[in-house]
Amino acid sequence: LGKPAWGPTGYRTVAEYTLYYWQMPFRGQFVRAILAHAGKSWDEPDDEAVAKAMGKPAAKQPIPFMGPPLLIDHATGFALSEMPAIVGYLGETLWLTPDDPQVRALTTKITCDANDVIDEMTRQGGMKMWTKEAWAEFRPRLKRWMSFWEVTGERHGLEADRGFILGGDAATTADIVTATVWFTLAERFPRIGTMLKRAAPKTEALARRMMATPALAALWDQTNARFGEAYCGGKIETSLRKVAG
Ligand SMILES: N[C@@H](CCC(=O)N[C@@H](CS)C(=O)NCC(=O)O)C(=O)O
Repeated sequence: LGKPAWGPTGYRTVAEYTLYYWQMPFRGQFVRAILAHAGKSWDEPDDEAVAKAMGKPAAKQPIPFMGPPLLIDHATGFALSEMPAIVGYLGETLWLTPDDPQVRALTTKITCDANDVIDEMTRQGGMKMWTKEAWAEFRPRLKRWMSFWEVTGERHGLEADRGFILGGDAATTADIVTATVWFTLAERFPRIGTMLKRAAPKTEALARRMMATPALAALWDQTNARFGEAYCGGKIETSLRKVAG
């Protein structure tokens, strides 16, 4: 290593993790948020290195993977791909997910829902572009996704100014995932922000509360400084901006 690393206190020379992800928020942001919340340091190879790792034969990859994120934990050399698997691993090893089978299953469920939401926002990674008609058809579905978080939170006692998505008295992995999916979308696409405030006000407030904590607020500043307005990049972002920006 020995390269500059993104860490909670700025640059460090030796990182605890390496995250391979494109230079944009999107799916990598969930991994960054967990690491930042836990006060961990990580470095991020550039897009060229990500593409190179992705293009290698499976036998030469640290773990066989199709697309990033890919995480390497330098304490053990363990490598892992698939965003919900990485979030699960970090949440458990960094003690951010309560040690209870039901809470762990619900955390995985919420993370997979978030992964589904961002796939749908990009029409499965830009397989098709957004049109006005497609967006109008999708809006009720997006509101329904939002309501899943609201109902889950309400069932666990979430209120606008207190509580957490799965209850308890401290933020867990599920809250970091919740904040990441909804705060990022709401910030990047104002019309989605307005929809969220109406469809899932307690979730929106939880996301803002989480993102106001020092570690996540610092990550957000870093994110804006590094990526500007970018969300998922490519033509799909341009088409999403036209319907939801
Ligand atoms: N199911 C995977 C999806 C990974 C994925 O689609 N990665 C995107 C970036 S968000 C990519 O660049 N994929 C390239 C490819 O699949 O060829 C996950 O949740 O991590």
